[in-house]
Amino acid sequence: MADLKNEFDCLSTLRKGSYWMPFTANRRVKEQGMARVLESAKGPYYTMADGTKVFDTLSGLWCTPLGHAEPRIAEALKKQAETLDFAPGFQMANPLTVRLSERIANMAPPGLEHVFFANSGSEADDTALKIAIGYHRLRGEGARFRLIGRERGYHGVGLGGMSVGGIVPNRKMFATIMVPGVDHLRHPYDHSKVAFSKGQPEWGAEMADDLERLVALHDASTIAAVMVEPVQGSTGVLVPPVGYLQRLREICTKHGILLIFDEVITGFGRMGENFASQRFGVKPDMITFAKAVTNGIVPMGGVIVTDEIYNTFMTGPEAAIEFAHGYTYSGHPLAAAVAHTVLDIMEEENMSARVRLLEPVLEEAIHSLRDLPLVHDIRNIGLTAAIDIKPKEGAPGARGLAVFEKGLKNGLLLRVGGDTVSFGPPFIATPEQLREMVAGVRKLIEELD
Ligand code: PXG
Ligand code: PLP
Repeated sequence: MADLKNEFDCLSTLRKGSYWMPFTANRRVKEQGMARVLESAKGPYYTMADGTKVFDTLSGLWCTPLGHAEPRIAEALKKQAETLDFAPGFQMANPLTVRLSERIANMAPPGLEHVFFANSGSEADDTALKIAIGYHRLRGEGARFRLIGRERGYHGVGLGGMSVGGIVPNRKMFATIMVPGVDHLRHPYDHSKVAFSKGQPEWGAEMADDLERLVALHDASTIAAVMVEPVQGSTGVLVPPVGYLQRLREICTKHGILLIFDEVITGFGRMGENFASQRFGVKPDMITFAKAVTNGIVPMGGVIVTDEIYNTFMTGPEAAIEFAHGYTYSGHPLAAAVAHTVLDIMEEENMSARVRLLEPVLEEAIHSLRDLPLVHDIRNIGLTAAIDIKPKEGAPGARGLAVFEKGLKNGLLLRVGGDTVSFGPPFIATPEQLREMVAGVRKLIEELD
C-alpha cells in the first residue's frame, strides 16, 4: 500500500470528511485519525496504518469466518473475473448461481428449497418481507399486511427491515416513514433471571407467548409474518431461552403466520451447524442469509423459502413475471464463485465441527471474566459471546468507548455498542488466540475507572 500513501494524504482527506462513514461517530474518527485506519489483513489479524497487528474479534462485521487473504478465495475471484464477470440476472441465468442456489438449499432444513439472491442482509430481509406480503395476497389473504418484529432486533437498514427492527436509535430519525402495520414482540432477555447463563438460558420460553398477545390485539387474519433473529446479534448476543423458538413456531403455525429467521449472522456455521434453525431444531418458513456465505469478500445475501411459498408464486400466466422484485446484482457471478469456494473450504475443513470444538473454549474463557466488578453480564452461544460492562454513572457508553480505543492500542479490534462488547471470532482462530483475546479484554476492563 506504499503507493497509496504517496498518492494522497490519508489523514488530511479523512479529516476533511470526504468519506462519510457508515454507523460511525465520524467526528470522533477524524479526531483519532490514523489510529482508526486498517491497511491490510491476513488470517485472523488486521494490520493498522502504523504497522501494528490487531486480532479480528468480530470476523470483520461477523462476515469473515475463514479469515482474510485466503489464497483459494482470491484465486476463485480472479478466475471468475476473467470468465464471466457480470451476467444479468433478470431473464437470464448463469451456471454458478444456479448451482449455488441448489447448494444453499441443500444446506438448509428439508422443505426450504428455493433461493432468491440479494446483496446484503438488509436487501435479503426486505426481500423476505415482500415475499411474505405477496404470498398471502396470492392466496387470497391480502388482509394479512402486518409484520411483527422484536424489540432489540436488527434486520438491516432498508425501510422494511428498519421498521421491523427494534433498535431505537436506528428508528427515531425515520419515524415518519416507517412501514405501516408493524408491531414488536418483547425481547426475551431479563437480566434478573438469566444473567451469566452459559449457552441457552433456562428461563424465558414463555416470552414467546407475547405473540399470542399481539394476535389477540390485531387478529391473526391481519398478520403476515414474524421476523426474528434466532440469536439477537447486533444488540449484544441475546441467546434464545430453551423452548422459546419452538413456541414461536407453534404459535405461528396455529395462526397461519409465516415465521422468518434472520440468519444473517447465525448462518453458515457460526452456531456449529449450517443454520441456527438446525442448532435449535426449529424450521422457519424462510431463512435470510448474507455475510459469511462469501466470507464477506464480495457482497451477497439471499432468502431461502419453502416449496409452499415458492409454488404459491409460480401461478398466473406462464410468461408473466411472478415476483416484481430483484436487484441488478442479484446472483452476481463473482459472488457466486466466491461462495462456492467458501462452502468448499467450510466443507473440506469441517468448519461447523470446528466451531463446536471452539465453543466450549470461548465459553470457558469469556465466563472467567465474571469476577471483574465492572462486568454486569456475560452471554455466549456457538462462536459468539458478549459482555455487558456496567455503565459509568452519568456517562453511558464511555467505558465501552475506552475499551474499544484502548483495545486498538493493545492488539484487539473490538466491536462495542454502548457498554456491550460483542465477539464473533473467525472459525480459523486457535483456542490459544481465543484465550489471548479474552486475557486482553480482562486487562482493558481492569484498567477502566
Ligand atoms: N440482519 C441481521 C441479523 C444482521 O446482523 C443485517 C440483517 C443487515 O445486513 P447488511 O449486510 O445489510 O449490513 C445484519 C447486519 C454488529 C454489526 O456490530 C451487525 C451487522 C452489521 C454490522 C455490524 O453487530 N449486522
Ligand atoms: N436507481 C436507478 C435509477 C436504477 O436504474 C436502478 C437499477 O436499475 C436502481 C436504482 C436499483 O439499483 P440496484 O438494482 O443495484 O438495487
